[in-house]
Amino acid sequence: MSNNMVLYVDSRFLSPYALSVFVALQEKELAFDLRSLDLGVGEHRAADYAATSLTGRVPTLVHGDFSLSESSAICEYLDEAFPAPRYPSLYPDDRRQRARARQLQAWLRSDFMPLRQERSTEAVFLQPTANALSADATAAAQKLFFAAEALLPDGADNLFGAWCIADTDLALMLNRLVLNGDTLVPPRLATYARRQWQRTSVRNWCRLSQIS
Ligand SMILES: N[C@@H](CCC(=O)N[C@@H](CS)C(=O)NCC(=O)O)C(=O)O
Repeated sequence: MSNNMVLYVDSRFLSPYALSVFVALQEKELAFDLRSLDLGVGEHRAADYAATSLTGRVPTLVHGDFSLSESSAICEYLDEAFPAPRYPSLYPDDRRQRARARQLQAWLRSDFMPLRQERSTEAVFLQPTANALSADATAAAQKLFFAAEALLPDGADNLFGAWCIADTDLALMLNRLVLNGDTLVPPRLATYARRQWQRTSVRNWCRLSQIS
């Protein structure tokens, strides 16, 4: 049973956005078919995928006769289409916390370019890099730590009590450094990011990137 759902991801399983939707579907306990596209040879530029995705990017979710790209839009769609209490929530119940989670998702997708460039997801999922961080990437990291320290309660496993999808997105950004062995991450943020990486949904994605 696939719920009539297909998720398109990159064939190397390195896309942080594809990871987010994969985790969302698994946390919702929804069955889905996974199809991978080789971005290296331009499979995402094929006409049929362009028509399906509209953006020519991964991830794209196909649900019956509806298709949607942009990872955070997909997560919000899934939370509405498969609501609690029947399905586990992807976002906090509280309106302001939900808004904060969306803020974080939007920010993590639109900022931190030097960090993303110098600590690619290969450093997270495959192997670390020995290259030193530039001043720009260090400044981006400090900005990230400032917000994460402000948002994460002391000793908490998650940002808002129960896990939400923004925890996975934040942990991914922190793990660009933590799993690379960079020591500038404040210890409690490093502990949080490592704990988030123990979730079964995340482990399942990591396995895919390691065997691809
Ligand atoms: N904002 C988008 C970003 C998606 C994205 O950049 N996907 C990359 C892979 S990580 C991609 O499809 N790149 C191919 C391209 O843009 O041509 C999201 O959150 O889904």
